[in-house]
Amino acid sequence: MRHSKLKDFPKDFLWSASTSAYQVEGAWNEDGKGMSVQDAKTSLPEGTSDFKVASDHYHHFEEDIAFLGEMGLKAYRFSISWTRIIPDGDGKINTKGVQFYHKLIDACLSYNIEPIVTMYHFDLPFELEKKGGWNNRTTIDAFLKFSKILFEQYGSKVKYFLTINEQNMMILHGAAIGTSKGSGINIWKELYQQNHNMLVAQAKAMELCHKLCPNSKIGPAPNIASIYPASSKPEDYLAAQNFTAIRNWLYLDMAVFGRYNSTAWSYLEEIDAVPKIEEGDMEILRNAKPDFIAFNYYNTATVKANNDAKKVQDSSGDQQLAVFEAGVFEGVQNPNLEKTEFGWEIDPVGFRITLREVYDRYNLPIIVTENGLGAFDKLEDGTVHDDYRIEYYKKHLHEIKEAITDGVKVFGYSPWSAIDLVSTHQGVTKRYGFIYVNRDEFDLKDLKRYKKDSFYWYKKVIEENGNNL
Ligand code: BGP
Repeated sequence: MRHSKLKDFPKDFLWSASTSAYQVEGAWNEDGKGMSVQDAKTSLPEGTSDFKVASDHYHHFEEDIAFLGEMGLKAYRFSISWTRIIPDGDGKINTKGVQFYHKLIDACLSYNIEPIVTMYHFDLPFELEKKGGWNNRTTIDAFLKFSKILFEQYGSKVKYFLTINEQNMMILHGAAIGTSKGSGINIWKELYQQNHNMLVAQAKAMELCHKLCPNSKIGPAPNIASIYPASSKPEDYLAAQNFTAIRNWLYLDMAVFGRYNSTAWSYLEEIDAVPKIEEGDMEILRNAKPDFIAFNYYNTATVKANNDAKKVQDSSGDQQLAVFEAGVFEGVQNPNLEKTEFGWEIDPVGFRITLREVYDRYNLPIIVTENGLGAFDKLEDGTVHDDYRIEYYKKHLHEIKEAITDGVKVFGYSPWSAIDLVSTHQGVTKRYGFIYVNRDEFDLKDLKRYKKDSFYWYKKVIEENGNNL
């Protein structure tokens, strides 16, 4: 639909930016913090840094939040490291960790920045992983214990909680991200059991939040992307339906309606990965209701039919690139789209399509909690001329305006990332931030911060409430 006039962003639109604890904080073993699965990784892709120092935000947070204040952010999305709060995942509380996030939240509030807290972003406590991780239902209780601490400690200051970051990517691409990759002959049986347990944990956490923090709102934060059929062949359309049911709706349907969609369920039956559902689980899932939907969007995917009978598939492929499931769908390149330097397709119009699809299906307000461009930024004369990133953001923000005019309720935009940090599996050189952090893959240099051109651009966008993109 071509609109003759686009609607404005809402007056109280949350102009935000995002990070996650393990990718930005560093201080991996300081002040009582325990090890997470990310700290415990024994092998990293060749040539990429580990997460021990990252952007050293733990020691630079005051300076970093001052930068975000200067940029004019209305909100800042960060995650809380579970092992800073409970070092072994379900035992004693680490007071210094609890204090750190009080200081971080207070720093945000002092600049009128609304903290948006992700409760769990890929960094399961390693001690829990050793006991079976999400295969073990006691991890559900451990997550609840951790959630209760967060709600009691921060609930009076935090209006927006996000439960679990990209649970769908943890299941489909766990080996690449460094979460669980499953084991045994049928890794999918194990991974979809973990998935079910995580969904139950999420539902319980949403209920608890509503009980303990009447003034806070909570929602899930998967990675959602519309899926195109490669052609008008009906078989390709079916493949696209398959993939969208498995990749997108499985997660959001469970969070919002508490039900497995029928296509995803028949897929689980087909690959012998139906999870064991305990008595009471479905009721818990049905009763828990999110207040909004948060989702991360990088790009759409395009698929064609695949009728291969063999099912060979692991979870080590890149989260935006590896799209294949024998007999179900097969990813193809979309010839209509450009790509980033890292091969991710760029699809702003697909962003509008995704926003419309999510809103039509769930009818809940939406906040976009990640979207951004990873690039090999170069520091020159104390800045980075990242016009390519500005272009990317302009186009995506334009499509949010189109979606808002279409009637989609979007209340915030939190691009990835606020400052440079370590990518999930492509190191420090894949940069996303508005602020450059002076370090290389293995040379920590001085970790000094430099404002990129996109910093000044986003500041102006926020000042003008997105009126002159
Ligand atoms: C999402 C994750 C983030 C982030 C981003 C970019 O999947 O939620 O943690 O890192 O993607 O991905 P990458 O770091 O692999 O470039």
